[in-house]
Amino acid sequence: MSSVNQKIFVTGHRGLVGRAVVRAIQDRGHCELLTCDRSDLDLRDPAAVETWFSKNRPDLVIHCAGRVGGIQANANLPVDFFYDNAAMHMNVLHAAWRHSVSKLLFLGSSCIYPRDCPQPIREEYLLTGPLEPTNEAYALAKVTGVRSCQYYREQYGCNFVAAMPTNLYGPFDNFDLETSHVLPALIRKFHDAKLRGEPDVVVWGTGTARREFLHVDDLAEACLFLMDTYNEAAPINIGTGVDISIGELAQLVRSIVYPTARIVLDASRPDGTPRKLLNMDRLHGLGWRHRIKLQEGIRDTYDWFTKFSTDLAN
Ligand code: GFB
Repeated sequence: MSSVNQKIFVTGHRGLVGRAVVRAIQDRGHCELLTCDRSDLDLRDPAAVETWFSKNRPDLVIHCAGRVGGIQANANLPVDFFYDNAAMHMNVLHAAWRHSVSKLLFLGSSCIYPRDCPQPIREEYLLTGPLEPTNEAYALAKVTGVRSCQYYREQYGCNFVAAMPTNLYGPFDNFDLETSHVLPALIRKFHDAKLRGEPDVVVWGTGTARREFLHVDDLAEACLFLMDTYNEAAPINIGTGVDISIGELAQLVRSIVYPTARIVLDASRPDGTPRKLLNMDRLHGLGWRHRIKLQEGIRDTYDWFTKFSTDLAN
């Protein structure tokens, strides 16, 4: 991404990941940034995507758009999570090939590895076992995206690469309690309980599941690092290499947002995958490491939430 004249299309620029990638590109300032609102381009529509690529001819693509959500949203809406994500990446990858995009970065997810694969998870474990049932639809869509990058590389010589981010968090996350991921949900739950003077905060599951969390600004830097340096067929993990139990995470969020709250575990809710810690040997070996520590990142995200979230406690 060193050439000033290159046009880079960031899909999903209004989402958690897309906004962070746009911020990182703008901070670097040496690319022409292309974005398009969903109202102007539905990435699920193949003809519309083809027309957009034909008109705008991006040199580079970072595909951040996706239908995403936490464990409950994934379990409730398998058709939406499969169809929307599969349709978007099929259209974007096909148009990128047809219009000779010089490099495309596709984002998978740590949740698409087999449910019970050895930990920490190495990239080669993909497709070696059954998926986690609570998000199988999303995972299958993302697996087809990762493999599609390899098919376009094999058949047409496209430089399409795939990264596998771990659980992400940060500003402009989704804080809706039914559809969000765990970290924004806990921030909002402790915040709302504090505002309402409620002593208890309900945390789903047994609290024993373990998750790895990467701040989205670190992810964005990793994406630009990979755009500059990585041209291999194999997917590459992006994480911190450190995980935490949901119970410990709830205590950490409590200490930042509402220290006197009482944590109540609701074991009727699913734990999901017991653990999905990424092996970071490859990306660390290439010279990239995350910078933002979890406690600092949660504090910054809470500051953002209290300042900018329009729907605080309705
Ligand atoms: O982020 P999350 O919803 O999804 O985390 P996954 C779920 C874990 O957090 C489970 C616990 O162990 C839940 O029991 N948890 C506790 C909560 N309290 C809450 C809460 O209030 N809300 C939520 N959402 N969870 C996702 C995939 O899996 O990983 C997505 O479903 C995506 O597709 C993402 O890939 C990276 O981490 O289990």
